[in-house]
Amino acid sequence: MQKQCKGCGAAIQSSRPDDYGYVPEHLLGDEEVICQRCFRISHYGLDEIGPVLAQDSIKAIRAGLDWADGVLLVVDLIDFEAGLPQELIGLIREKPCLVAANKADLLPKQTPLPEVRRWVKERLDHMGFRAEVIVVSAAAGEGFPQLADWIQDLKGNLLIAGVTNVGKSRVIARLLQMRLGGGYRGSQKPTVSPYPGTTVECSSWELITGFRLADSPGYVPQGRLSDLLCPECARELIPDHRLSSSLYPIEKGHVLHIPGLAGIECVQVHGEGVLMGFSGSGVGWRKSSAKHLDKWLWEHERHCSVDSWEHKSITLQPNTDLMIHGLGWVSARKTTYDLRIHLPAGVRISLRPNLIGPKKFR
Ligand SMILES: Nc1nc2c(ncn2[C@@H]2O[C@H](COP(=O)(O)OP(=O)(O)OP(=O)(O)O)[C@@H](O)[C@H]2O)c(=O)[nH]1
Ligand SMILES: [Mg+2]
Ligand SMILES: [Zn+2]
Ligand SMILES: [Zn+2]
Repeated sequence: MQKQCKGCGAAIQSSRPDDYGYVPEHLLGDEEVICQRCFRISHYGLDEIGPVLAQDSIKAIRAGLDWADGVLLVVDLIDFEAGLPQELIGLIREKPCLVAANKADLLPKQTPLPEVRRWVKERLDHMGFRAEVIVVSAAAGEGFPQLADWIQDLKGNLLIAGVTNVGKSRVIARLLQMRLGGGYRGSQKPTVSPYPGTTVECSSWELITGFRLADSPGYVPQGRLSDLLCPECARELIPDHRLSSSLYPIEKGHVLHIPGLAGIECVQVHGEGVLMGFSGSGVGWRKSSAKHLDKWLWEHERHCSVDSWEHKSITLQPNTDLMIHGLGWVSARKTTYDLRIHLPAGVRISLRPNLIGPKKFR
């Protein structure tokens, strides 16, 4: 069988230094290797080759599913809806599936995780996708004992799948570190990086008890704002801080905005209430007046600029969130808002019951 990089799954080759899987010939031996790209990502935080292409990743995911007895679907709690593309769900729903709602360490400290789990379960039920759910943090270890129990009960080949950058490789790295299934005999771990599209092929680890865990390239989702920017600007939008929120009394004629990325204009308020802006990344929401909206959208100091904006009108009910894929969300409290949303063309939005704060369950 063709040798693979243990970090990203790419087939090892020694002829094209600018391509995936390159290892200089004199470094090839019998032991496990990692490619030059993985080495540079891990040591210098640099990816000179770039992300996996959507058509290659879907091909690899399909092949991984043919091999797998079960699937662990990893989703990012801070960018939840972007993690559930219909095509991906359609592919994995035939297999026994567990959903790991990852990055729980980024939720506000006092967030009750059983409530988050119920929220995730209800959102999946609403989409007609029945799966068990565990809330986890690959960074802090939350939920991993339960995850390990589920995997061990499966007693078969497990594929870890999900969209790019949700933490699939970091989940595997933690499972290997826990010595799941007696551990494995090698020493190389999957490459983890803040850039989406790091893993390029499926690659598996054989555990001492005989079954295998496989990492897979991320499904490349449509409509995530972070994916429209260059890697450096995208990095600023990718959730990596504990979620912060700001509360704004908003009236007709006010806007909440993130300069150069999003504007939410209040067209009408139906009572007294507030909007809350949530973000788990290096950018945050600000309040201004609608008359300055154009200035905020067009005149900013961001490196990447948006050349085409889309405008949508929505009504946001109390205790619901307007989620902007790949950016963050705004939540209405106490009253209903009629809003006009200004976003870079192609960015998707979702409306949902609020993730943070008091909830009504059916
Ligand atoms: N705070 C936090 N960050 C996490 C967690 N899990 C993963 N990350 C971070 O999320 C980013 C992506 O992690 P990866 O494991 O490379 O994600 P992936 O799903 O394998 O991504 P691709 O290979 O690009 O599809 C990295 O910066 C990780 O450190 C978590 O539980 N908490
Ligand atoms: Mg990965
Ligand atoms: Zn590699
Ligand atoms: Zn940029």
